Amino acid sequence: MAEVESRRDGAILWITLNRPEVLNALNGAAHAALAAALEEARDPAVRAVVLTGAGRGFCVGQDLQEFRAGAGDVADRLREQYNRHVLAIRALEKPVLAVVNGPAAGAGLSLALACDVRIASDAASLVPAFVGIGLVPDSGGTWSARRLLGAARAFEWLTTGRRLTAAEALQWGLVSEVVPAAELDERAAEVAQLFAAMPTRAVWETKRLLDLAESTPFDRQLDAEAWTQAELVRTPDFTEGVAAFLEKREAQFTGAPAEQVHPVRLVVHDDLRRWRLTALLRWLLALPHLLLASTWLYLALPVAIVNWVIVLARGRAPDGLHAWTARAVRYWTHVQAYTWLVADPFPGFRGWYGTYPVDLEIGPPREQARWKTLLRLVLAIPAYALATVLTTVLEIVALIAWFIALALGRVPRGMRDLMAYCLRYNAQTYAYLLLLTDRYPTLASGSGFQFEEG
Ligand code: LHQ
Repeated sequence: MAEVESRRDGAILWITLNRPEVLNALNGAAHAALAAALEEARDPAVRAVVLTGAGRGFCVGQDLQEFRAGAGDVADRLREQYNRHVLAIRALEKPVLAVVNGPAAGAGLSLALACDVRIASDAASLVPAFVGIGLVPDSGGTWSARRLLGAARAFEWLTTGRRLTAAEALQWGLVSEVVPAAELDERAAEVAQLFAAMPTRAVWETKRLLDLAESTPFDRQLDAEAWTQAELVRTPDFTEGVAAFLEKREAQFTGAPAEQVHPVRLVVHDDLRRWRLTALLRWLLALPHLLLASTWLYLALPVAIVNWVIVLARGRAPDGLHAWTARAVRYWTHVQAYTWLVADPFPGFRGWYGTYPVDLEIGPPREQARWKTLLRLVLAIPAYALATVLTTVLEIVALIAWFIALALGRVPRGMRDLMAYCLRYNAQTYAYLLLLTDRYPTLASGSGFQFEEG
């Protein structure tokens, strides 16, 4: 019989650890099977995952029988097995419920704590166990316990290794409910059903944001929430949720993802008016900005090389490098908009978002596909060639717009929009080249644009 069984029930994937004779202690085969089950859970058709144990135990962590001949390279074992599972659980874009049917001990406890929801039977117990064999809690045990309990209670519990009953775990807030053993499966199915019918993207983003909050300053977290919300309003579940509310009916969510928009967006709230005097002297006035913007962009090149190595290794740009490069591209956009009469006011020198009527919204760093990172320079060639053509278009249109601005004190909307279109494509090309995103620049006029009259 398989060490781990996985079974589908509609949109729910049940993963059952299946070594009941040893309370589902994990050996090599069980690890491989659990990794495969968690991989299966990534299927978008799965909208909730249940992790439980066969027999009278949930999971008691490492099969200590495997240690008879020595523990071997424990760090490697943790990295390749346990850490992989808990990271997979945290990265699953859907809720994971631990249905704790019996003892959860050692890394088995850490597995339960890494899940998003815990329901326990009255026969369950939570046992840190590690200290009993002279070890620290691993597989994320310290992180989860600290987060769920606070440092004082987590320390006391983890260092005494006290076996918590289900009732105590409920009191401590470690499990969300305790049900009689005989009713556990039925109740678990009910709760899983409830989660599987939720707007899955919103549930996932809540999970992601709560994890992010562990290491993020308040202002960055606010920004991440705003970005996420902007993405979620483009999901069919948001449309359905609002419609259902207004029609006073139950919403039917599907969990479908948001319509994809480009993470680099040009936001225009310009009133088309141009001051004739500054329009006349525009290129002269723009000179200091042009010098600074090109220096900044040149500096961004070596920074991008460092970033390239990091993104290749980690799959994601560090927050600091991303923010700095984003400002360079945004500043360049402000300056270009000023120079070519796409906007009128004299820009600031620092590239902050929200400081110019032709602005560039750049999403936070996200996972980037490694092959796209590796080949970025080559992949960017067609976009760069097109951006060069669009720059020429921009300059020609700007020259005509300049004469019109001098005569009428305003630029025609069509010209302004065409110039903004060129600017947006160019900004997306720089963002792509400098590793702000792995999304290719787009010619689609609807994506990555926002016009607000002002
Ligand atoms: C077991 C186990 C077990 C094998 C019960 N292995 N057979 C990973 C890798 C690298 C480095 C270090 O860290 C780790 C992570 C870890 O997980 S380390 C921590 C490993 N786990 C433990 O130390 C827990 C040990 N187990 C217990 O303390 C008790 O079994 C608890 C308190 C969980 C449950 O007690 P009871 O309900 O009284 O059950 P039991 O002790 O009678 O166990 C039932 C059977 O399961 C028994 O076998 P037997 O043949 O006598 O019926 C146990 O030997 C077996 N079993 N845990 N980890």
